Amino acid sequence: MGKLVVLTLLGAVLALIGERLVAFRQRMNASRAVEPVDLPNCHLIEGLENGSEDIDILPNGLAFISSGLKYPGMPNFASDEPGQIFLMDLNEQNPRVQALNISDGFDKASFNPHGISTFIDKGTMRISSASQGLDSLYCMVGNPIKKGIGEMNTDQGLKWDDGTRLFQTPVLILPRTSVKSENSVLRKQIPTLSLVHSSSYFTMKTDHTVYLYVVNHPHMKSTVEKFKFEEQQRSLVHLKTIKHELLTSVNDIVVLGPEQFYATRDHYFTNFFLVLLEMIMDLRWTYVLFYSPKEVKVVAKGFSSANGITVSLDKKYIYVADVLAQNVHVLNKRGNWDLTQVKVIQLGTLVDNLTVDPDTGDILAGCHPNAMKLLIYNPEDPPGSEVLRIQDVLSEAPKISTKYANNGSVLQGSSVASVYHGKLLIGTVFHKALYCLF
Ligand SMILES: [Ca+2]
Ligand SMILES: [Ca+2]
Repeated sequence: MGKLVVLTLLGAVLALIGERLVAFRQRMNASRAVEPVDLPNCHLIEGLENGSEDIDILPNGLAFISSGLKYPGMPNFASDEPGQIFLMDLNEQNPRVQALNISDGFDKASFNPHGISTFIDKGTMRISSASQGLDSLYCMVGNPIKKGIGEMNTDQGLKWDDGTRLFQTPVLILPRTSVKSENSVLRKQIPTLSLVHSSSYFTMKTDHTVYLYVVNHPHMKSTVEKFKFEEQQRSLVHLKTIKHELLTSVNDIVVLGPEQFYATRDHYFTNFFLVLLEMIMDLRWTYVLFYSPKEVKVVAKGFSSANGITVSLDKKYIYVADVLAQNVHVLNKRGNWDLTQVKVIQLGTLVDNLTVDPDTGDILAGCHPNAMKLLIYNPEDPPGSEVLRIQDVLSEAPKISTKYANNGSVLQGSSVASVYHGKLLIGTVFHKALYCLF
């Protein structure tokens, strides 16, 4: 009788594992073959041989490319070399890549760059009571007086953290102590770009500083590195390393403020065998995180494996790729940085990084048509590449089209596609990169 119970239990466990393995193979598109879709004017980019996992293009056409990712379970052809950030100027007739110098004081030997995001500081001045040693700030627009913390920039006037905005003038911002004393009330108009704070004046910066944020995995840990881009010198100045217990197994980030970003966590576990188990059992324990110096919180969860993340052109929506669930989540960004789900777009391929076409607002997705070939790499039967375009993202029926697909004969393991006025860059996890005109 005892033996029968053991046998029955064993049978049940094996059946469960078998069922999970079959489902896992389906989620990985293990039996899918790629239907090729060619683009006529493409060539491989010289100098990018060891991956180009993420690509972010500035509005002026300068593209940043993260290269040399070492990631558990993924192939890597240059395991001894540290990762690099490359720059490519898409305004040039025949653009070439150039590795960016990184300032001293940053551990370049363990640099293992993954997802990236640029942020242009358009002269925002952040006033926080904490940093100024005050308990709050007041803004006076005639009457009434509004109390709160906000930020002001040249494009958008004054924006409070609760999401409300003020464009009227005159605007006066001053600490509580000054409000109490009418004599200290000073007036400055917004167009003068000056804020009144206590007895000091702060003139807002109007230069457009470019920051590059990079997900880094030094020694297989996760950090976010903040760099300042020096365009003339073609270099990156390392400003800070951001670490947090929730910033674990980070895949990609999208930076939306001088110190504010969303990040995706792609696995709950960090041990590779537990990661495999997590994927096979489809635990859905991964999430999207909001980070700011003052607050770090999970803002969306339940993803099989949250991967690429980006923002809509109007900055109202966040797009998140769930690679194992083969879909893209469209989320609404709230005033307190929380995210609420608007819709999920199912794609039938394993979606990696996402970018937005600056001309149309369409989503471009770098995808893995058959991820089993990534996990079990065979140079004779390599993983392929696939780029999808999602049009009318917010409509009832978004239009999905394949821009490029290859069985691995040209490009293996595409992870990102990024466009700039008729030019397309396709990057890969560990392989080469493609430059196309369309
Ligand atoms: Ca990215
Ligand atoms: Ca990714």
